[in-house]
Amino acid sequence: MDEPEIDFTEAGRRLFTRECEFYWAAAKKDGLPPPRGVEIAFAGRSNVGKSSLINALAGRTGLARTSNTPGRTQELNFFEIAGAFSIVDMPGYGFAAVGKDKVSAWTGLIHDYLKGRVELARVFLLIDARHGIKDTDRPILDTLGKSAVAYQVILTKSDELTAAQRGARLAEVEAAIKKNAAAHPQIIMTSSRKNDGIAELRASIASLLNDRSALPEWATAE
Ligand SMILES: Nc1nc2c(ncn2[C@@H]2O[C@H](COP(=O)(O)OP(=O)(O)OP(=O)(O)O)[C@@H](O)[C@H]2O)c(=O)[nH]1
Ligand SMILES: [Mg+2]
Repeated sequence: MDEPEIDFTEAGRRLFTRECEFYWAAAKKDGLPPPRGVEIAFAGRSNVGKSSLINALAGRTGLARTSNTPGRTQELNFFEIAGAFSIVDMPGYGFAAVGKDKVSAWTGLIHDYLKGRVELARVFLLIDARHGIKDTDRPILDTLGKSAVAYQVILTKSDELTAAQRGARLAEVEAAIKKNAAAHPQIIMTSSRKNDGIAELRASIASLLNDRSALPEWATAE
């Protein structure tokens, strides 16, 4: 018998109506939490809007700490969502002003985690819609290309662009990642400020959890 079709938009909405809770910060690779199931990581340049996007998903303002100053998130911060999966807020890369030691420590941590974490089901790679993919994104794209984990590009701060600029950026980034086998073909345009693309992103998470047999029954029940 065919499986009934799942409404992932509704399932994604339901996931984020439940408890979202910070539970762990890791500054080193050997300081990662014991596994709690599926992890989804948010990576990207400093200041691209990772923490803000996590707050928008959760529908809360202060869950992940945000700031105007790049370098706000300094550890891997783990949040449990709905008792079903974890979101990992990562430090940003590409920001030099915090000092070389910190930058190399964060970079090491980011790359170690992305390469070696069994629980990691997907990386959302955030790219500022105003700027597109830059040279500073290359090292992480290389790491993601070599690791077994699939990534999905999420464009941020779409509220800063006109509709025409958004269309052009989407086409450009689509073309840039097309040949990369590890890249999810769907790119999501988001604005944490306007809540644009948030329902789509939640749906993408619900669909991923379903692929991993980790979507709770209550998320799809009648
Ligand atoms: N216009 C606009 N600004 C945004 C949006 N999302 C975040 N910002 C701003 O971008 C800045 C950085 O946001 P964060 O969420 O702290 O960025 P981050 O990627 O977590 O930064 P680090 O932790 O330092 O790597 C803040 O000033 C936010 O207000 C958005 O959707 N639109
Ligand atoms: Mg942050």
